[in-house]
Amino acid sequence: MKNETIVILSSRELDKMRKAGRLAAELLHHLEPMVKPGVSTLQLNDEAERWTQAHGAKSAPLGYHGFPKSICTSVNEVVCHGIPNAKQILKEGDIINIDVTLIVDGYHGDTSKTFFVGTPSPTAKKLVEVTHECLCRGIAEVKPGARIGNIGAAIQEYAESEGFSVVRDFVGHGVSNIFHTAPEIPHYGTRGKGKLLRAGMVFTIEPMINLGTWEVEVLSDKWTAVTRDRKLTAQFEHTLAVTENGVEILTMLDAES
Ligand code: EYF
Ligand code: CO
Repeated sequence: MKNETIVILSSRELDKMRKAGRLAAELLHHLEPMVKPGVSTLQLNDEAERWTQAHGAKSAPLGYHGFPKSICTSVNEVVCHGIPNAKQILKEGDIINIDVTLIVDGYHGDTSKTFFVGTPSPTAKKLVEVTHECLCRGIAEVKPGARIGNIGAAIQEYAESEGFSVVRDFVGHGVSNIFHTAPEIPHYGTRGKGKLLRAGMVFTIEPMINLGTWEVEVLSDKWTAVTRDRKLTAQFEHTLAVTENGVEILTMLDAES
């Protein structure tokens, strides 16, 4: 991440981030019923793009560093940046992370969830539940005066206590009118280390939690990151604003809170 300056958003900018975050959350909610055996990841992508345009927004991933599609669809051992594909048909027992980022009035809402395709195995269910709890525990650390390291420490302590591992190669990130900016938010680390959080900072927390090794590889397509041991992985992501009192989740729908 080149830009080291952490921006403090004005209340006008925060309002724009709220709109972008809400629309991104609504898109994930819209796609959820499509996650069924027999559906291709390209169908998910195409519906996401259609819905996004119909709502007057733009898909941030499309063309970003040359990325070829509008959303990331990461199935089973794919850690992140899976490319939607007509040949990839979801099957019973798969897990799929859908990662969406929308640009609304110039500002970004970035969120992802891991969904079950049909009924998950007990192992997949446990991994996905622990990963969601990792995100919740990371968010619970966010308040003015806390250190960025507290977030990763909370995530790593819980993931490892459940026998899982935390991906190191991809981190949460500042997000505003720029998709990826400072600060980086590692999902592992040490309490008391890292920069201080201040009200008005906005960033994502997006832990990727693996069943086996934390190590990842990028496939020859240069985008798709997979677990080195090809075991399952899961991820959840929210965009968050640090407030005077704590944290506001910008990508959560009212019904989820
Ligand atoms: C430069 C991409 C670039 N990168 C990040 C580009 O933060 C994200 N999701 O929460 C996020 C989403 C996408 C993304 C979608 C496309 N890209 C991918 C892989 C490598 C890379 O290197
Ligand atoms: Co992100």
